[in-house]
Amino acid sequence: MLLDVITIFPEYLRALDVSLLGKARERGLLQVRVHDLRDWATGPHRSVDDTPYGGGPGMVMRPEPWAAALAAVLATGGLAGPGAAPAAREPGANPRLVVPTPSGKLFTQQTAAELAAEPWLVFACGRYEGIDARLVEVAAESLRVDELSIGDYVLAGGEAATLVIVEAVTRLLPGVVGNAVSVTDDSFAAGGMVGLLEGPVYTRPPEWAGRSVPAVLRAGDHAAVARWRREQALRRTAARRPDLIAQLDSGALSDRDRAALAGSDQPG
Ligand code: JBZ
Repeated sequence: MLLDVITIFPEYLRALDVSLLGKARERGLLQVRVHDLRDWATGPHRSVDDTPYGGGPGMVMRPEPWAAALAAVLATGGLAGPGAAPAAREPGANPRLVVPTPSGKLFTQQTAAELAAEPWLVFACGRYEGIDARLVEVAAESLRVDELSIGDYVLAGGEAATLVIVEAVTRLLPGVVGNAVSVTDDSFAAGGMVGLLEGPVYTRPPEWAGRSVPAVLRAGDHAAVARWRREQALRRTAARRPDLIAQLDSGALSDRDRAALAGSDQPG
């Protein structure tokens, strides 16, 4: 997969050099190119923003530097090099454009899975009050554009949201996470416990701070462990995310599950 990120704070994206992502890049599973929007800002002050039409607080990003930056990034489509997915190397191949914005559609695990199937993604990181709306309109004439929000809180710009989206997407790529089971088994992913939060986890020592690891986890009865984990997941989800319980498919809960939920009014 090829990722291009356009930002006025390229250093912010240094996080992509480390950990899982850094290793995936070293192994050629992923190519990341970070671009400074200001390289396409013209004029004596290389300004990328201006006052909003109609008044109001803050500044709006001007469309011209963004259009020039996008055109330049699209024109490099052939430069991904060895290891890139074939579609990313095809001259004229089109990336999907992701624009993080608080007014976007909610980014979910399903969105992550969709984006993970793409060979080439371009992220446009806005700052200030956002990018002139005509930029996305024009881009959408030749590209698939997704305006996405990572949640209902306020960020100062799209960079942190881009890091979140990139991590959620790239860990789904084949070979990026060592243990394939852990990708499908966690909260929100299809797999073990569809639509439920993960319950508590434990490691050694068996006694710590006057607390014991639950005996069922140490007894070696795998069916009992599975039942206990299911019950913990149900209780925790009911307590912390009742919206997820309400969304479960009608067939998702067994009679045993319903009994566990009925007795789960305690905090947890
Ligand atoms: C996001 C202007 O750029 C911004 C500002 C806030 C913001 C984003 C982009 S993306 N908040 C979110 O997903 O919550």
